[in-house]
Amino acid sequence: MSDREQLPVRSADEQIVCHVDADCFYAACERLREPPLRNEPVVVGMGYEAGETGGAVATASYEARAFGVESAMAISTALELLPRKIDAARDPELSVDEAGFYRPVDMEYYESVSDAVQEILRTRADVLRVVSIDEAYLDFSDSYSWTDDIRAVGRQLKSQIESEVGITVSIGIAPTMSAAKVASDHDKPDGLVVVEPGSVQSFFDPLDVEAIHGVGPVTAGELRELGIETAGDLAEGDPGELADQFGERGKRVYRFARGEDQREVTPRGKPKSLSRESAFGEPTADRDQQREQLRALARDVANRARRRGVLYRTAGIKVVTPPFDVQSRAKSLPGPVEDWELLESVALGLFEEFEGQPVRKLGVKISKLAFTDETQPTLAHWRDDTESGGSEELSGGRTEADDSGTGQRSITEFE
Ligand code: TTP
Ligand code: MG
Repeated sequence: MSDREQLPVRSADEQIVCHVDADCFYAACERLREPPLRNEPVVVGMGYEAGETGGAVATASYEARAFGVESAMAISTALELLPRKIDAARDPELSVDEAGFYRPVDMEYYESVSDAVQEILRTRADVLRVVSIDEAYLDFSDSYSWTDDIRAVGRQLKSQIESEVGITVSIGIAPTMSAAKVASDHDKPDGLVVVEPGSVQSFFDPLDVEAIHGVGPVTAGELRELGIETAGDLAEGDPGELADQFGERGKRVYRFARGEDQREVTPRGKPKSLSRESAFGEPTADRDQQREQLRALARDVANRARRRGVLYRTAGIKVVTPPFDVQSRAKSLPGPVEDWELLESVALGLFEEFEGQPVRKLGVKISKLAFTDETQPTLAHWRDDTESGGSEELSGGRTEADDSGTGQRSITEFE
């Protein structure tokens, strides 16, 4: 049977990439457990107590940034720009209104907040790639299309994080990873910027060259010396010259500035499950339509499993009935298989009890995955071999590709 071969493979320009980055993350966490800090200038860092020397600012709330305080700044400089409230209250020469709250870094707590955000993200996208404690890419391509109201999807994700975790994030949604990253930063804090396919170049053109993913202050300075001020200038630059001066990185930022980025969002580590879901325009009770949808989803999931060299031991379905009742059923298979016909028939069998009921959304999922030896070349796909970004430009001891403790972050779980 060659059915599988005929299933369409998505083209890169249909990707819907969502980049989520929390606003002043450590400060937002401090506010979460200490609500009186809301709307106040808050600096998170080390070394601000009397008698301490050294230390740097990890982050500052936007109110503290208004005083000039920023990440990676020496804490002594921050204290000059924004004294501590506690000191200002005692010193007649200082104004309490022009002072802020300082809190020490508490990674364990920030990681727990980060986990809570990731839990939500994991249920919202088929593929999730966590790049740092407060930043992740989601691939929405299998769940939505560009004809959907993508802005509403972003808005809903933001409000879910706000109501369930209590912090604000900024979101960028675009057809490429680099555009989504820039978009999330474009209207911070509390931003939501959607860049539709076809408008990536016009979105980039007027931006300062430093906005491009991978261009930090040092590179930006060097580019400006060459007369390259905006992303548009960079896009029109001479790629050969850029490569000579900046090597591989020059080529990459040139491509990014032109809106070119072939990368797909790939999770780290191996996935625990693969799933695909799809909503009907209107809830439908039409059996044929329901069964056809389920078949298409099963084939799509099987196709992806095959492309990624994955065998599966459990097959499941998810059925959302109006108003929003989510139900799932799963069944063990005889052993690890790679068999689209079996997946299709098991999915249809599990669906029998719901047939004829009005259904809003259907999903198919495979889990208990196995990775065979032959799949090794494909597994490179799951690893971080494409991460780009000017990690040399990042400060504060972090790197863009910080892999710490993230593990597998993919997949819509619907058990
Ligand atoms: P960022 O996302 O770069 O910064 P942010 O979340 O504080 O602010 P925003 O995204 O609104 O601009 O980094 C996330 C966290 O990483 C940040 O809260 C603190 C930490 N961090 C450091 O410890 N040192 C640094 O130099 C930077 C940039 C961040
Ligand atoms: Mg952030």
